[in-house]
Amino acid sequence: MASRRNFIKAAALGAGALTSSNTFAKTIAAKAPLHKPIVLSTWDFGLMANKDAWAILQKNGRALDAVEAGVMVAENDLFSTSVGLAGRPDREGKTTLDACIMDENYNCGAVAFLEKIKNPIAVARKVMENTPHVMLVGEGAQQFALSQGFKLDNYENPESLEDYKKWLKTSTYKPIINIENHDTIGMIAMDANGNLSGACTTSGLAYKMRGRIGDSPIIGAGLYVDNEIGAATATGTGEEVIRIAGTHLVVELMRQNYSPYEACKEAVMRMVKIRKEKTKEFQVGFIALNKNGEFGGYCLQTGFNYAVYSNNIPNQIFTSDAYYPAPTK
Ligand code: SD4
Repeated sequence: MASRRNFIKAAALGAGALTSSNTFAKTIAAKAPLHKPIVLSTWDFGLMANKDAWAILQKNGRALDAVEAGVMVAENDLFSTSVGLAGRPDREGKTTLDACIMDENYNCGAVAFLEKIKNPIAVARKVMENTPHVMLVGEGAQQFALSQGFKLDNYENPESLEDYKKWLKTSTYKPIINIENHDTIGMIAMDANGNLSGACTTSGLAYKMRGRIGDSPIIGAGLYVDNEIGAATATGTGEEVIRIAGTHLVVELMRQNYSPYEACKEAVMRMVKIRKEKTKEFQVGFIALNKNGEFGGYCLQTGFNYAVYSNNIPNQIFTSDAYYPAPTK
C-alpha cells in the first residue's frame, strides 16, 4: 500500500499517480524528481511526439532541437484535426497556424495566422534565429517562410473539411470542451546539460474568426521558458490563457517555490477567481517542469492528459488533476 509520504509526493506531482494502475506511475511517485533528460508534452499525441524528441535528447542533443523535432510529429500528422495543415479551419474554411519556440537563453520566435506552411514551428525557430524580431504574422510570416526555403503546401484534411461543412449548416460558434477546444501540442524539455526549451504549435480553435490568434504563439501565454527556474506550456481556450499570461504566471510561481503542480493549479485558480462561473464553459490545461526535474499539470475540466518521458521513466501518459471533477457539459 502507498505510504502517506508517497501520496503527498504524488499529489505534488499532479499526476494522479497513485490512482493509476500503471506501475510506472506508482514508481514515479516514489522516485520523483525525474532524471534528465526529460520531455513532457500535452495530450495523447504527446507520446509519439516525445519519441522523436527523446531520440535527440538521449544522444545528448539540445533541448531546443528536441522540442522542435517533437512537435513536428504532430504538425506532420495528416489526420490531426488540431495541429498543422490537417487542422480544422477558421469560419471561412481556411486553416491558419500559430506556433512559438523558446530556448535556454530567453531567445524566442513565433508565427501566427500562417497559412499553407507545413511546419510553423520550424518557421518560428527561423524567426528566432534569423530576424531581429520575435513574432511574424499572416502574409508577412508566409513571405518570410518562403524566403527561408519553406514551400507552399495546399494540403487539406478531408475529415476537417467534412466537419467544417457540417458546421456551416448552423455556423454557431461554441467550442465543445475537450473536443473542438483542445489538442494543441505544447512540449517542454530538459536536456542532459540541464538546459530547458519549449515549443507550442496549433491550428487553434476550430471555426475561429478569420485573423483570430490564440495563446499558442504568444510567449508568456502558451509557452514560457526561464532556464533558471523552469518551463510551462498551455492548452485550451487561448483567450483565457492570454488573459492571465498563463505560462509566465506558472513560471513566476515556481520562482516563488511553488512546485510545478502547485503553480499550474494556482494559475487555474486565478482563472476561477476572475472568470468565476464562466470557467465551466471552457477547458485550459497547464504542464510545467522545474530545474530540479519535478513536474506537474493541472486543468479546469477533467479530460486533460500529458505524456512524460525521462531517463528514469519510460514514455507514458499522466492524467491531470482537474478543478471540476467531471465534464460540466
Ligand atoms: C488556441 N490554445 O488557439 C489553442 C487551442 C488549443 O488545445 O489549445 N487547443 O486557443
